[in-house]
Amino acid sequence: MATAHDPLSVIHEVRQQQQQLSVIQEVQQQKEHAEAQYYFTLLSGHKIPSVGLGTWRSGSFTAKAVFTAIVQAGYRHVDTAQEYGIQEEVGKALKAAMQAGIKREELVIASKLWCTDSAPDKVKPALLKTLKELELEDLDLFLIHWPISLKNGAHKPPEPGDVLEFDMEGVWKEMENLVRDGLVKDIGVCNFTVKQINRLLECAHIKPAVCQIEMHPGWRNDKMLQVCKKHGIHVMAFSPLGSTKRDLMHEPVVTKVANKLNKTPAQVLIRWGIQRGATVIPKSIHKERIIENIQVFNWKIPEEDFQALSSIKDQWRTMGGEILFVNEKHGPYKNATDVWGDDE
Ligand code: NDP
Ligand code: 1BO
Repeated sequence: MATAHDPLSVIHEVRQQQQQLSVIQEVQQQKEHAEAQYYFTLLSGHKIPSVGLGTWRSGSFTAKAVFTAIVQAGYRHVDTAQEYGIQEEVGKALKAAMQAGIKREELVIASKLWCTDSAPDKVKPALLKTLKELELEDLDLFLIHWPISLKNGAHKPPEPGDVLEFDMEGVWKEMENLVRDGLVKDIGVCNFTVKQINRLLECAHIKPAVCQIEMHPGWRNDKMLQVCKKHGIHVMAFSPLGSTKRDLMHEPVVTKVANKLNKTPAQVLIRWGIQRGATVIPKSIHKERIIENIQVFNWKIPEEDFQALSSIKDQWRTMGGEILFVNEKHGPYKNATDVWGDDE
């Protein structure tokens, strides 16, 4: 038998140390891998988590959902908007999370400028209202919600006379001033088309850091993803689960991949968005789902399955703008094409 001093024992000890070292290295690698996947870096250099909590239509469950997401599930990014009418609930949850020990600087809070505030003189007042409702001193990300400007008190959906000319350059200049004033860290847009992004890039002094668009395997939005990547604009994928309009979770290819990887369909859909380089913002008001939706790290969708998910033929937006803007009888937006134009 080997003793403490014989050569066999020395070899054994060295092997043990090597094994321990490789376990430490592996753990370290996994940690770096997880951290690298969990955050993306914006043009400004600020980091943004790859998963955030969506809050549209979370209603009276908002505060509980946001608190659960941050404190129990580990989310560090929340997406909200003035138009959702729940910012005070989000604010209460943020305050409670910070009282529970989460630091403000750990959180990335995003909100949006609604169409009735999409005029140069209304941008700063709208942001200040949002900050007040959220009980925050500054915002991490402020997005133009739609490239549409509406009159105060516009009908829902708008009627003729309610829609104003959208002064993209003037509104963006005021968004840039919010960054210069230290009220907002990053600015961006939502629901812009390729043409609109290109137009914005021509007049912007601060490039949009983020473009929030609908993106999931049922609406890949390839052209927008491509143009954003080309300009270093980070894509944030909304309605990643198909929202309430499309049952992507029962799409055969999604369930097949989920079963194969032993993950849920929702996790596969969220992971698909991350693997395309986007931040993904699933909404849920249920604790189990909120937790489930962020268990998307330290595993990957293999290339062949990723390609299969990226090949769904039936491509259409769930957010055609119908519920918000389309007034079939009187216009001015009589259908989704009027909202989006002929561009993607
Ligand atoms: P999602 O694709 O996130 O789907 C939400 C729906 O999926 C809800 O019905 C939710 O139900 C359900 N759900 C969530 N998790 C699971 C799960 N694990 N298993 C089964 N069902 C689940 O849709 P949204 O349209 O809400 O998009 C997400 C967010 O993106 C919005 O909340 C909003 O913040 C943002 N957004 C931005 C837009 C923009 O114009 N900029 C437009 C649309 C969305 P339940 O809550 O009951 O769990
Ligand atoms: C109410 C606007 C649609 C979701 O962002």
